[in-house]
Amino acid sequence: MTDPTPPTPSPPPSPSPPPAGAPDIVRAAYAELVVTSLAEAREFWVDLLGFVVTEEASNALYLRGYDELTHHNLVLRAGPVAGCGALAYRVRSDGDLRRAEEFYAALGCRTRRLPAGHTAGVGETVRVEDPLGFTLEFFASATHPRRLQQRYDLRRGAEVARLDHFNISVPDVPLAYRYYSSLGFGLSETIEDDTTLYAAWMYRKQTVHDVAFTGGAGPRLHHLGFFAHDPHSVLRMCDILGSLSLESRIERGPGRHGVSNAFYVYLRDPDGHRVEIYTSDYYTGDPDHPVLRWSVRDPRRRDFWGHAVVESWYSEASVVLDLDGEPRPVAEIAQAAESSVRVGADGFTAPAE
Ligand code: 4SX
Ligand code: FE2
Repeated sequence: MTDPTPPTPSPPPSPSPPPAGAPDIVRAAYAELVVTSLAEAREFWVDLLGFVVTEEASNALYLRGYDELTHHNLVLRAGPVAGCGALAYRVRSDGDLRRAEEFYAALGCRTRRLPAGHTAGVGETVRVEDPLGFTLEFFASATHPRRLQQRYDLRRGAEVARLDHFNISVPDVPLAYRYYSSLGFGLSETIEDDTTLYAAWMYRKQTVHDVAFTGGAGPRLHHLGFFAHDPHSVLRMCDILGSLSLESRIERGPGRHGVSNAFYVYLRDPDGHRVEIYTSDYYTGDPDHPVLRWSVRDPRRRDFWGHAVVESWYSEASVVLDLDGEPRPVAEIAQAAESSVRVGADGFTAPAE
């Protein structure tokens, strides 16, 4: 083993308040995806998945789920290279915007303050290139559009409620764990063995996660996870895609995760961006919330029914764009790959020793 980091991290910090000097992050709030055809992206995200259009510009669409009370959960921006433009976290106050700037500047990261309205529907933002190579956007204030929670008449597709989490591909999972711990994220679940931390789920809001790490080439965006209210929404989405001969957009599932207990499906958008629609994870808000650790050899960890994880799910992900919109270089995985551990959930029935 080359990495001296213990594969079994210590218990989570209480998610609130954050460590001194760190911004108080409330939750994963929205992502910006750069897409090569806004028309095709709109067909997928709005017409099929059923996202609500809050605002439309010539080169961008601002979308939200039916339960979201702020302006958007997803910005689709047209651009020449598909990628992840930014992952956005809401912070508690304007002071936390300043703390974010200082926190990242102290780490030697590039930061940029953008005026209110640069991203529609939110106040001033701070954009940073974080130590893992991701472009993050922090904001403290947002507009509140019309509440659509009880407009059952408008719901379509997967009846997506809200953004829940970002899942990122990183070459070094323990490094990502330490960095997010320094931002005050709690740890809910892991996949590990005696020597390696393969994956970890971390939270600020009181759910299983706001961010999760998948060991792999990175920095890349693995997927955006959106919450729906019931398994039927997940199944109906699959039926709709089948009916339209769009079954190739379904990559993995539907199924039940071991980690998080969520009922899930993964889809790929026209540019290959991966989206998870899921329901039924659980509350993590107690200060002594216990960590659930899955053995990498447990066939139920990634699919509770032991179904195979398709290879593309481990290997493919979206490139990340830097502050100038340029694709970030991708580094190979720097630790043992989970996909090389052959157990049931990866298509083999006999657990390896
Ligand atoms: O594949 S896992 O069961 O580990 C899993 C993946 C659990 C929760 C998630 O949100 C996810 O994307
Ligand atoms: Fe997920």
